[in-house]
Amino acid sequence: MTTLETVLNGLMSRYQERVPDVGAIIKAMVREGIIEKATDIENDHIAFRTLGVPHLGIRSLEKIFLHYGYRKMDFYNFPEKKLDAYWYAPPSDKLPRIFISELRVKELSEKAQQTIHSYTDEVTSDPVDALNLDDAAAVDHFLHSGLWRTPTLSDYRLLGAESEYAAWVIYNRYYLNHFTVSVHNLPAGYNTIADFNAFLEREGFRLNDSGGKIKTSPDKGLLQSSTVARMIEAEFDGGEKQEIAGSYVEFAERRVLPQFAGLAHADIRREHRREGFEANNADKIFESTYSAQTGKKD
Ligand code: OOG
Ligand code: NI
Repeated sequence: MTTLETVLNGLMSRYQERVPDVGAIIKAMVREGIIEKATDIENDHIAFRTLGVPHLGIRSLEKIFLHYGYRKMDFYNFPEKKLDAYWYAPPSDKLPRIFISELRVKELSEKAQQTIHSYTDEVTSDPVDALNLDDAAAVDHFLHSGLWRTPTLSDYRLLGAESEYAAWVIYNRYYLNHFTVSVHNLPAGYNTIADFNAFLEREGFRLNDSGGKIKTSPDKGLLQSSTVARMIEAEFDGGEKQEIAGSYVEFAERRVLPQFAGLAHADIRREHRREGFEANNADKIFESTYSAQTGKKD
């Protein structure tokens, strides 16, 4: 196994431990006969969230994946959520794309900025520069360890009132935000987002309905949906406990591009399908961890 594969496996296993929906969805897919085993799932992409402050943010985290051969692709801007993002193309078709977003901390109120800096100022140089990126265990440890002290519940709430994204990152840091089941290569009856959503809802999973349950790009080539993040019990500084949003699961259908419409099914590969991401889809998917979604009653 390559260093990259080891790092990706480490991310997936911690994520699966924290997000019961991952195991539950895999189990339901096997029970339904959609797949035989978990490794049959094609992971369309994984996503991280970061804070745009010195020594951290996209510029720091991306170094890990650029080192493993990922290529930086398109930029996306989310004016209302005050976020920037890029996606990264993997070195091989068998590996997931990566989506990394970053909060434009400077656009928050003075108070929120001070609160974020009271934590992130503990980081005085880019922590990725100090890592041996060829040491998978060191990278795995880095991605799952605290870069700053555990936040207090009052700071978490203060941030959440202004940016739910900020609150999520101050507690969850670089834990994987989601992985994404590619649905277009699944058997008929499950290979569109509409059909897969119907299956998920039959199985009792809650879908993010911000902007509708199916997010569709203007070119109609990229359709996405996601579960609503489950609540996890978080322990804050001083031992206070509260349920907060953890991570979620996403689903993506990438349609064959018009110029390849005539290809036989067996010949269709990743390069023949709609690539990249879509800002308007993403804008709504971010809300899978926002209280307007997580706080909704069935
Ligand atoms: C990322 C939301 C966007 C996509 O595929 O467009 C996204 C996040 O919630 O951090 O995942
Ligand atoms: Ni995503």
